[in-house]
Amino acid sequence: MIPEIEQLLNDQITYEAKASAQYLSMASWADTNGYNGVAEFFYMQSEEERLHMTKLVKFINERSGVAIIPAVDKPRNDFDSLIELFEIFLESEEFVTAKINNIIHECLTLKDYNVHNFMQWYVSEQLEEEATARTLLDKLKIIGDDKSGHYLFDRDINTFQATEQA
Ligand code: OFO
Repeated sequence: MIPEIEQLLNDQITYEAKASAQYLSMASWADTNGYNGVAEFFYMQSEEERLHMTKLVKFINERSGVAIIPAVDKPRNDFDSLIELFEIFLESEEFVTAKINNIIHECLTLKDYNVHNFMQWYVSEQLEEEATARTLLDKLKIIGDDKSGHYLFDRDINTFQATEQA
């Protein structure tokens, strides 16, 4: 494996691990603030990010590289509101997308078409996750400070998910 690409993939492991830890922390916050649907949503997102990380670990090792498992900083675990939670979610997904795009760019520059091909899965995944984050944030902006709106959002969030991905 081209060393520069191996380094970028290892960096990506760290970003996926950070996203997983951040979403777990957001799930936990939601759990303790009465938003059980939102908690369930972020528990699932956290699991997904962990799977994205593991997929990279296996890929690097299968290609005779060495995957490095990173230490992850303590994620933020206090939030002002539901809307802030989803702003952080969208920012995090946009950050990860930018990093994935950078890997794609480097793969093309260094002519690593194998890794380029592998990374296409991440490109599609990011498109889907960013769209979900934007849709949910838009709904919350419409709801504003309305408490009954928050109640319904929490009750229905995992239905939106299922519907949007269907
Ligand atoms: Fe790893 O899929 Fe989003 O961040």
